Amino acid sequence: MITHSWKAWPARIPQYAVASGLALIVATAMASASAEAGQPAATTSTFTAEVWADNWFALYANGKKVGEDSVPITTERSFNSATITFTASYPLTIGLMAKDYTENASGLEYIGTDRQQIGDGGIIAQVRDNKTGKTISVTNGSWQTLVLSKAPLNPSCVSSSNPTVDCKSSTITAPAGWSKNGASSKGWKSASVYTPAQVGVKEGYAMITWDPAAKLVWSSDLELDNTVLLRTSVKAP
Ligand SMILES: [Ca+2]
Repeated sequence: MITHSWKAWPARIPQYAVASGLALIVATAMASASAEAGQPAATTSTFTAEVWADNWFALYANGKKVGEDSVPITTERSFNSATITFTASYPLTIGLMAKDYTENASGLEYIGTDRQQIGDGGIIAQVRDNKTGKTISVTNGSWQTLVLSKAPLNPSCVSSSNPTVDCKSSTITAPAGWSKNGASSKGWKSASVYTPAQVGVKEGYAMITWDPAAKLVWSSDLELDNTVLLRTSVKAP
């Protein structure tokens, strides 16, 4: 039978044991403090994005909207470049919501005029880390894209005198968190690269000195896909 009471136990711990126990606690605390100090510094930085879009875009970083084209899409010939500065951390997922102008759900523009047409999109972007001055991302075929809005599904309606009735369209909403790190890539495809001539670049495009690696991109259909998401992820340098 055990007769020692628990109360008596601490009294029997030798002084050296208490001292070394304290030393261990202090050493542990110091070790964890130095481990924290040894972590890489927070990889937050400010970035500058330069974007040109036919016709409009919004820019996202790690799931947050950080800027958009200041010229409304409804502006006739809203071709302009934009420069947006934002703060974010690595790993950095950059997202673009790009919209080609359409007058309504038909997917057409200049409806009722002799210029009634389907129209096309196109976007190019480059992003610089302001801490290093280096370009850390450019749009190219490695970006992923998801089509949100497509119209007309029946391009022959382009000559219709009543496009809102005759033109068919399809639209889905952007998946929640689509521009967050690790977002699902279900349904996403590789972006398609287009030449300046294919997009028909206009005002604003030449205002920016594009990195030679930066390409005009869109989904696989420059004409019928009217709202597309584009994204890429950048690891910490
Ligand atoms: Ca357009």
